[in-house]
Amino acid sequence: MNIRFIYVDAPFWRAEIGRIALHIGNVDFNDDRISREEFLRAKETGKLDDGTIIPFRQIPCLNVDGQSINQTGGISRFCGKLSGHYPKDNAVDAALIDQVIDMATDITVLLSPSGAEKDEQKKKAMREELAQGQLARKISFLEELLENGEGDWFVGKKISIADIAIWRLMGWLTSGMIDYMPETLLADFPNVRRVCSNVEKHPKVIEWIVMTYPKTYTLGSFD
Ligand SMILES: N[C@@H](CCC(=O)N[C@@H](CS)C(=O)NCC(=O)O)C(=O)O
Repeated sequence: MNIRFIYVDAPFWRAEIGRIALHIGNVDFNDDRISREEFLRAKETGKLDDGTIIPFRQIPCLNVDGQSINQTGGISRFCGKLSGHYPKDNAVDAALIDQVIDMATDITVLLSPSGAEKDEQKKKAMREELAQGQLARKISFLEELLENGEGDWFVGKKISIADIAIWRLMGWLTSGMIDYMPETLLADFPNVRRVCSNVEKHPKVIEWIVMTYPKTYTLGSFD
C-alpha cells in the first residue's frame, strides 16, 4: 500500500494523529509537507501542483494508492487501524476514541472567532475569557472522563489515536505560540497532563519529535 500523508510542515494535531500513529506502528508512509503557497493554490483549485486531488480543498489529506481521502477523523481512524492504535473489532472502544477526537475538534473550533479578530485588544479579551471560560470548561470534561476511566490512557490500557490527538492539541494550546493563551492552561487538570506526559514519554513519539520537531522543542512540559 502506498500512503502519502499531505499537510504543511507543522506539528498540528490534525496531522500529527495520523503521522504519529503510522510512525509508532512502523507503517511506511510518505510524509509530504507542502509549502503554504502550494496549500493556498490547492484551496483555489482543489489540486496539488502535481494534480493530486484534495477533496473539500482542506488538509490534512491522505492519498492511498492514488485515492485521496479528506477529514481528520476519517484519516486518523484509517491510520489508527493500520497501525494498531484504533480497534477494528471493538465498536464501543472505537466510539469512545471517536468522542475524544470530536472533542479535540470542538476545542479547536472555539479558537476560530478570536483567531479571526483583527483588533488586538478585543482579541486579547476574547482569548482571556476563553481560557477561563469555555476552554477550561471543555478541558474539565476531558479531565472528568479520565477521572472515571482506567488511568493512563483515554481508552483501555494502551495508547490510542485519542491520546495522540489530545497530547498534540494541548501541546499547541500551551505552547505560548497562541497569543494571550496562558501556558498554565492545564494547571488544574492533572489527569489530562498525565496522559499528555505518557504520550510524550513513548519512545517512538520521542523518536518522532527528534526527527521532525524544531530543535527548540522541550520535552517534559506536562510533568
Ligand atoms: N473538517 C476538516 C477541517 C480541516 C481544516 O480546517 N484544515 C485547515 C488547515 S489546519 C484547512 O485546510 N483550512 C482551509 C479551509 O478550510 O479552507 C477536518 O476535520 O480535517
